[in-house]
Amino acid sequence: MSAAAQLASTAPEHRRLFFALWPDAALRARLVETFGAAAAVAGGRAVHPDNLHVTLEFLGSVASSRLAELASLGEATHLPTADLSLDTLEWWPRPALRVAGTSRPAGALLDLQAQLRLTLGERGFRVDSRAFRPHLTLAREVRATPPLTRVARLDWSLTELALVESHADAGGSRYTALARWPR
Ligand code: 3AM
Repeated sequence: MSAAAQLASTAPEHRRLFFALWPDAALRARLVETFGAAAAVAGGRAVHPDNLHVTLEFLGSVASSRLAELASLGEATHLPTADLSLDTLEWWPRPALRVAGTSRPAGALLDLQAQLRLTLGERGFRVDSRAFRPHLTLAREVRATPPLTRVARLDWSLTELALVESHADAGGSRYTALARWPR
């Protein structure tokens, strides 16, 4: 049985899914080292290190019968040789997030995301109507301007795409990469 078929056969009826850039253990450690302090003092709920990711497209609740289709779409998506340069710390008051953002999003990343969104939309998946703003969420429920912290920079080399499931948890959400596609 293929990995995708196995996934589908063990799945509940619907899953809350998104495509993301997923850090390997080494990158995850660098993210914590670089942004941990900013997350800790942001005044909200710091994202657990295991949950750090960059969302490419949030799909919401998807029928498990479509997992195999998403897996083959992920498989067919090729990450460009590019970096996401995380070089800003921003407060997004409306979703109440502290995020690490970028002052110069790589065109190749924007193209990749646009293509992914287009393909998903054409296949009838629900996609976001808002413009894609690449970011790494550091803390949620940040309801007031966070204290200033030194802006550190980290270049995230686009090496791994993942299809991720979001589970509701007592402490918020927990994310599990269902499938990962290293470049
Ligand atoms: O990358 P971040 O952590 O900012 O905010 C949610 C999170 O993004 C976003 O998808 C990621 C995984 O949960 N998200 C949740 N609900 C959403 C929605 N209805 C959403 N994005 C767009 N529309």
